[in-house]
Amino acid sequence: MTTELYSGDCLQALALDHGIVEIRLDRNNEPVNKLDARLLRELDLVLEQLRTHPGLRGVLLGSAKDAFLAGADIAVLWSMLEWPRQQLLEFCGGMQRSLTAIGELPVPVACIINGYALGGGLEVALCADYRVLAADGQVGFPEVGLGILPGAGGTVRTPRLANGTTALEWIAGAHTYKAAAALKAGMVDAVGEPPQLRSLALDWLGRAIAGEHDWKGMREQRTSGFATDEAAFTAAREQARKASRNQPAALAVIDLLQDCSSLSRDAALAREVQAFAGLIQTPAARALVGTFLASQQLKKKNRNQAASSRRVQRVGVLGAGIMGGGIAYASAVKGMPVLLKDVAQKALDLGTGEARKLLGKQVDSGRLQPERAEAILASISPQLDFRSFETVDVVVEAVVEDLRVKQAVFAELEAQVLPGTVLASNTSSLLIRDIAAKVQRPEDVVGMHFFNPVPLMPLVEIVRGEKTREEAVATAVSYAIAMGKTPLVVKDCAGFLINRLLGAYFTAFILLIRDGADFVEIDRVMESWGWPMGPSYLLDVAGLDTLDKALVILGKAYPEVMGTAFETAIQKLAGQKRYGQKTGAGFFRYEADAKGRPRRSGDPQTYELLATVQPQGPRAIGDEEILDRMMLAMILEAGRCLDEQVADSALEIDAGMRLGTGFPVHHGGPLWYADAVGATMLLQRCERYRALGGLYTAGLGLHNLAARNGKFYGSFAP
Ligand code: 3H9
Repeated sequence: MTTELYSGDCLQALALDHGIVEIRLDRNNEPVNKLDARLLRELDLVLEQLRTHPGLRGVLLGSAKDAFLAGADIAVLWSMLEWPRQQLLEFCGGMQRSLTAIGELPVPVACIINGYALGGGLEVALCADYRVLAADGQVGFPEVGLGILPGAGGTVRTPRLANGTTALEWIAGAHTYKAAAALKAGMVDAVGEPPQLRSLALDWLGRAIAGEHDWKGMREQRTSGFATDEAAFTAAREQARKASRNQPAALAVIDLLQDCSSLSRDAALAREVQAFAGLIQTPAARALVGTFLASQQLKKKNRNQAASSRRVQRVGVLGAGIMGGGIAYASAVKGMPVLLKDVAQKALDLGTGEARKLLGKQVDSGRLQPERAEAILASISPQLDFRSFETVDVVVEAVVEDLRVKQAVFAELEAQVLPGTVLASNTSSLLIRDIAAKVQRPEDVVGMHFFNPVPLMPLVEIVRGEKTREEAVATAVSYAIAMGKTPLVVKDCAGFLINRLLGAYFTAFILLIRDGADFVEIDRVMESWGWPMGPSYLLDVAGLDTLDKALVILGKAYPEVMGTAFETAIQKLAGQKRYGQKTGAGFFRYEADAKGRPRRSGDPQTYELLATVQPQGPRAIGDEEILDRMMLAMILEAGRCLDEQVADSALEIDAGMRLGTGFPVHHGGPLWYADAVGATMLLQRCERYRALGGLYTAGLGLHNLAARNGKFYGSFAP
């Protein structure tokens, strides 16, 4: 028999048979369970009631939704950015006390994690005596990725439950873990299929009640310190410095764990609150929490747009090169069969060979069953003709980057598909309106600019041509979502959004070199600001010949901003066939290491070549000027793109740069960073570099913002 003890907005408590009470998290009218003051208040009420509940023998803690708990409400984290320190300390201290009270009930507690338990969600689960996790569930601490650390006991309970090394890996690494890894790490006690979770949890409780487990002793043990391993702390610090590039949270977690290892649980909890309060108001946390919320808004916008489209069930891909093969693979893996057409059998063999290789890797790592891999491969039909193209919903063209070839391909393609089939070009440098100029139905033509390597890169620019109809855009958005990508709708202009902003950034680089800067210094400054690679290294990886072609196109399209009437450093090196990694030399020299990977080293010859494009000779340029000139160029171009409505909003431009270029996430994006600097200050810096020309001339939008003390994210709110 079940009796309701409590029913609120966030949870219910039910008395079951045999003295077991179940607490079920279930926020009314909300898609997920999340932790906030309201849920904590209800939890406090129920725990208070349970302390004196007659005949209580055990407690089950679970969720009525299809996952357990998504952590602290991120909108609340956003408001915390403005709270006075005292309020932060009180809120977090209160949260810790509420959670600690779970593990201080006079009876054993088992938690059912029926989906994910993230951040504060996992912190709640850790307060129980036992945890059972769904086989398809996931647990972890994403906090460091938000610029903060777990503030509800995660840094205290994890090392005391598992060990210090696991705590370092789980919390500083900010990964989520699948069931098998969580079980191996000792973070959960059992894993089961969802229908069995309840009986598994009841089983653990039964054994604890019967005295087969010393649950009281275990609780006692976890109130003291934990053993540490110096080497693990050293390795974690090294890893954090590499991975998080001046983002303070990971290093703060490592320091906290080390400083608190000999403290009691309660003393460590008090230190955790202080550390949390120290991080939540840093610029990095502001950027990371803000961009999480902004990404959710973009996700919603894309979902709404996709809702008005046809569902993509079958796709065609033209051109089985690296891009075409990648697009075919990424579609087939998500259950969309592909007709992969090329004009040469050799290319088809290469394209399908690439897909086979990618699937093989997944099978080898145990992520995919061999039969499933075979089925996916079989869903890609390599062919030399247009057979069955009347059955596809979208065709993506990924043939050679030549306007005449593409125009001819589109004209031929149009006759092979039904009217209304979306015809997408994966061009990166041509205009959609030019590609569509020779077809009968330009309204069906759209751009889908995938990034290389397609299976790994999360962004797709969806380019709306002059005549593209709304439904074609929506179908491309829906197809990109179905592939697991983030679509970003942009206007048809040279470079679209991402390459246009990169064009401004590389133009700034070229000007710096011309003015005498050392490319190694530029890389050092940009990498220490947070870019995964400095611009010279990035050019070497992408190919100087390819980038030079792209920059010439951008220079013609935006002569005032990106035109260069002199021989550039890139042209100088490319002129010597120094194309970068692929030819063994570019800005740097490359030799294959034992595993065949290119190893970078300096090359005095580069300086000799660059001296010929430095009319005033080499000159030391300070770090501040390097950073200013590189980032200001990108920010100003982003501002111009917003003025011209290349993308709809600042948050979309920033999301594109984070996902498409590796823009350092803890700076939010070029326009988020611009807001942090301030519009007036940016204009002052433009003035400083006025002599350098249009690259440093601000658009109207930035002037307007400065005049009214506004921000690019002026109306942003969660
Ligand atoms: C933390 O816990 C700090 C603690 O240590 C305590 C400190 C004191 N808050 O993504 P979806 C919403 S830090 C608010 O589309 P999915 C989301 O906005 C927090 N809202 O679904 C969306 O709303 P809508 C650590 C949240 O299945 C809806 O739920 N936790 C939150 O693709 C569905 O979301 C995290 O960082 C939240 N925490 O992915 C987890 N979570 O429908 C962040 C979700 O109105 N969340 N929503 O647009 C995620 O990673 C994903 O949302 C999740 C679901 C994996 C949970």
